[in-house]
Amino acid sequence: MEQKYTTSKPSWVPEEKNDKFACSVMGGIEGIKDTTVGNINPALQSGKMKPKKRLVMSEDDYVDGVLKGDRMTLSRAITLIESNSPRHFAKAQRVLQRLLPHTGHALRIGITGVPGAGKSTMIEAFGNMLCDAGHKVAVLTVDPTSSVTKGSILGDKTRMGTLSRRREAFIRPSPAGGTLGGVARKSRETMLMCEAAGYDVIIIETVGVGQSETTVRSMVDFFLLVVLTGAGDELQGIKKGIMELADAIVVNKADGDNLVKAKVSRGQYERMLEYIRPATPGWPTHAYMCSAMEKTGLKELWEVIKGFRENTQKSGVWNKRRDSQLLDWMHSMIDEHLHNLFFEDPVITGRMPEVRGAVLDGTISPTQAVAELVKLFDVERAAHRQVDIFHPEQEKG
Ligand SMILES: Nc1nc2c(ncn2[C@@H]2O[C@H](COP(=O)(O)OP(=O)(O)OP(=O)(O)O)[C@@H](O)[C@H]2O)c(=O)[nH]1
Ligand SMILES: [Mg+2]
Repeated sequence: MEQKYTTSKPSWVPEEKNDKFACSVMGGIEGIKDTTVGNINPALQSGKMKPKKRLVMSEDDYVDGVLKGDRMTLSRAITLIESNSPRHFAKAQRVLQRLLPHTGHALRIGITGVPGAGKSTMIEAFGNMLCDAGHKVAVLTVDPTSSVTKGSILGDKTRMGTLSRRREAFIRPSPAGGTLGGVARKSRETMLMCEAAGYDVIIIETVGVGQSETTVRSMVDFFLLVVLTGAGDELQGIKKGIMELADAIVVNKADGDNLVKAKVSRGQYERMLEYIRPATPGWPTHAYMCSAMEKTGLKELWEVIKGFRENTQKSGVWNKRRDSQLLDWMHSMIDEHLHNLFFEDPVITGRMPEVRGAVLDGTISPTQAVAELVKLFDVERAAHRQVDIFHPEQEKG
């Protein structure tokens, strides 16, 4: 039976308008049946224009593009590395595997310091100086809090404005969110990608809070601590732990009225360093001065870093450190991977609430709880699950 739409309102609308019924039906537009269609670009609707499709890049595309130093491909390869999807993970690892023979030649520099110490300003000035001297510089940041403080990334991009516009430089902010372990893996792999793309100086900035400076120390050759001028009291606030990681300390903002204070601070740091074991065997850590704003002291700093490379390469400490960094990295990934496999195991998660309850009410000791849970943890089951992570397209037997 042919249906006729003779009324302009649905049957459930009361005949008489009253103020309890707040709904009304608008009149339609002639010729357009579906209002959503009206929002589409007419060129698309008529078929004259095809929607832009993001090309899926093959493994070869990634490898060739990165090796050619193509920045767009490098960016996309890093995005692949940063992806949390198992399918991307497997592809990223295959790309990385093929790029590995082209990595390792760069000088890796870590820079830490309290917020506002001038790290980004210094990297901008330092990076420009190195580019002028013919280097290719990649700047990465490791900031496990960046998912919370997204603003600082935007700030960095503008603070490194002139550097980010140079062809010889590549700036990539920290991958957002995730555990420090996850961020560290992604940053390391990003660093390797940059090396394969021909960057010969890699600078990694991190804020001097929490564990991130230890993480960055574990991926670089040379570690620089940027500090500000300050009286004795403030010096006490600098954690001895951070000073123990540094291959050089630089007092920044040594300019204008601050210059005299900077000299005093440098002396104080020098004296403190006498009591601290150097971070790198055979390389005494010293304190220096610079002004990132006035671009003074940066050439001297570069000479120090080059001196460090020469010294440690001659003594063998350079290679020894890189080897132990690789193995430490592997070990920490094993830790994290096993940890995740355990805590995400369905049998473990199912049993966990009861075991926790038993520990809390004193029925079993934490040691017994661990023994029980580990016994429940079936390695074969876990191995089966991990196929999803490492080889998602592989048939599961
Ligand atoms: N006078 C003077 N000011 C500087 C110098 N270097 C940096 N500044 C200023 O200090 C402020 C902080 O500088 P940033 O480079 O953003 O510091 P940061 O260490 O990267 O800070 P976070 O990224 O927040 O940890 C900015 O206002 C800079 O202009 C310097 O050498 N002299
Ligand atoms: Mg910064």
